[in-house]
Amino acid sequence: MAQGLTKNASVIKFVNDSVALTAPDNVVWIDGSKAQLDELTKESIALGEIIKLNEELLPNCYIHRTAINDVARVEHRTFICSKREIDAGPNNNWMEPQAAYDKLRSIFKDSMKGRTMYVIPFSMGTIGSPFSKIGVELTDSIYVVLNMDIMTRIGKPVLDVLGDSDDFVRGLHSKAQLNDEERYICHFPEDNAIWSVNSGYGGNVLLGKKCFALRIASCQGKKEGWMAEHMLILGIENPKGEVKYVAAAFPSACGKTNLAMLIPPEVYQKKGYKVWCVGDDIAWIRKGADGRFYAVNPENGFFGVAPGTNAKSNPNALAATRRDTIFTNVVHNLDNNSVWWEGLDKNPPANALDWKGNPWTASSGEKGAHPNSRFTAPAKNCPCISKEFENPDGVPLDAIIFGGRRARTAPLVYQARDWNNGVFVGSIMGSETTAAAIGLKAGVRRDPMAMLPFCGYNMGDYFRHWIEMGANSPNAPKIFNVNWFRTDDSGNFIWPGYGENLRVLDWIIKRCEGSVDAVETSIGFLPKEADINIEGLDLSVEDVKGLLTVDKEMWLDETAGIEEFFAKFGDKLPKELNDELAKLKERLDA
Ligand code: OXD
Ligand code: MN
Repeated sequence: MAQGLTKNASVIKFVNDSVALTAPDNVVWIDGSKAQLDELTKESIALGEIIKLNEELLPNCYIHRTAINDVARVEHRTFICSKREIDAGPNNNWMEPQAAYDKLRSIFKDSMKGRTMYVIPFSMGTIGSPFSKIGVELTDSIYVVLNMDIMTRIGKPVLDVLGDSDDFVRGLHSKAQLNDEERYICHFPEDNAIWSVNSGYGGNVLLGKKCFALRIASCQGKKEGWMAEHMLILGIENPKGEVKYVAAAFPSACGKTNLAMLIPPEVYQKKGYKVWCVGDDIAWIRKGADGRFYAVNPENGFFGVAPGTNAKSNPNALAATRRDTIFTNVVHNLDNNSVWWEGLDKNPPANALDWKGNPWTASSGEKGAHPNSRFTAPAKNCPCISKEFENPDGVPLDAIIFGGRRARTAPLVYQARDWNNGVFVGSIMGSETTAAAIGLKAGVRRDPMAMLPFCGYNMGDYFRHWIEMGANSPNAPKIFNVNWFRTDDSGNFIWPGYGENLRVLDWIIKRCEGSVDAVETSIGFLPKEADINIEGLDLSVEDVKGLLTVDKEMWLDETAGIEEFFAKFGDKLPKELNDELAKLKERLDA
């Protein structure tokens, strides 16, 4: 058994208890050294877990294929195990903690026999920052170790900062048999523990990400007075060199990574505007002594969706993947030992294996890469990574932006009237199904603050926490809602999106500075048509007008849907949100 790296009795007990349960042949403590990680990389290659790619084209890059029954997060097998069911809320699956531990113990029992257990000390946030939190993940997967090395800060320095404290999240993971019927992702917020078994897919097993940095951290934030949010963070630098920061929440698959790394349109570039990425998925936000809200990205890398990423849609993300990256479930190009995915370019490889490892050509009509195939890339590889990325005190937020995919209802952008109205705007976030994208009426999947799958406690209490964070906070960020997905009568998107979204961010920043007026409407403050800069775009002021209309009938329909949604939270729903709904109805009726 390898020598431990710490004298911390709680860490040692956690490891010993887990060894007794899972019975590994070996225990290896991850010190974070290059030598150790190189050794593990070699071992992973020898095991056939990862394949080394072309060193000239993609230095230090690897491809991995998951089991075919294990390709995504499993919300229906994800549980919050709080003592009281009401604390998990209608937004979560719930299991009583003792019952969950008992059930999972029987699955974890001896699951590491014949394998090695890796002990990964990791920090979410820069090591030692006042924002940061420490975790220890035990896993029987080298793939997990190598990914955690990219996505978090790992190794001995983390244990040194932990000292003999008991304040760390205990993550236990075993691939076990990858049996999807016995797959469980269980969170114990009252014990700061996460148990994940029978999966090898990133979102289920890189326990620092969704499990810790959102589900457990949201509970910690509620207790400790800060916020863990499903938000990108970006900085917008104006020609004077001043940088303003915004955080934005969109449901999965609405282009968060693209917005986080956007390339300014030419007219803005010429003037000297730049955009800097601080984070693409998660923001931890605390109120500073000056009353402003400061955000850090607790992660150290990007776990991005590969398909659709290309030199046009997101050149910065693509550049980040050109070295030191692990690709999962993409096409393996055998001609040059590189990777490909749908939407990368128009040249699918002739000689290739698909994500399942079978011979594949594009002419088969089948997709070669899994639609949820991923790259795990170090943040420092991203050409537009912010110089504040490692700032232990975070960046001050001027604005918080919510958004969804709405064909007609939501205008291109509007500003909430005040904080509580902004919380209401976040709470009613949603995306429409494709039927709606062609202008038909269809259901809205509500996803408040894009946190529905990630809020580790009752969402009614979460809304209350939001309201409390903004109370007596005159310097809190201003709140906005954007919708890049408005369609015309033929179902075509009106707004060009991608880098052009900076034009909307520009209006948002001007609103925060108080340098532009707005039109008051029943839903909030909208831009005057002329204040959205369309210089160089193939759009008329009339088109902008169309993007900014607020249809009262549609919004009245919307309020009925909101009422139904709010009812799910019963008396946990803060009165303030019901009041906001009532006021909205009144204004619409006026
Ligand atoms: C993600 C997600 O993987 O939100 O980031 O699903
Ligand atoms: Mn996400």
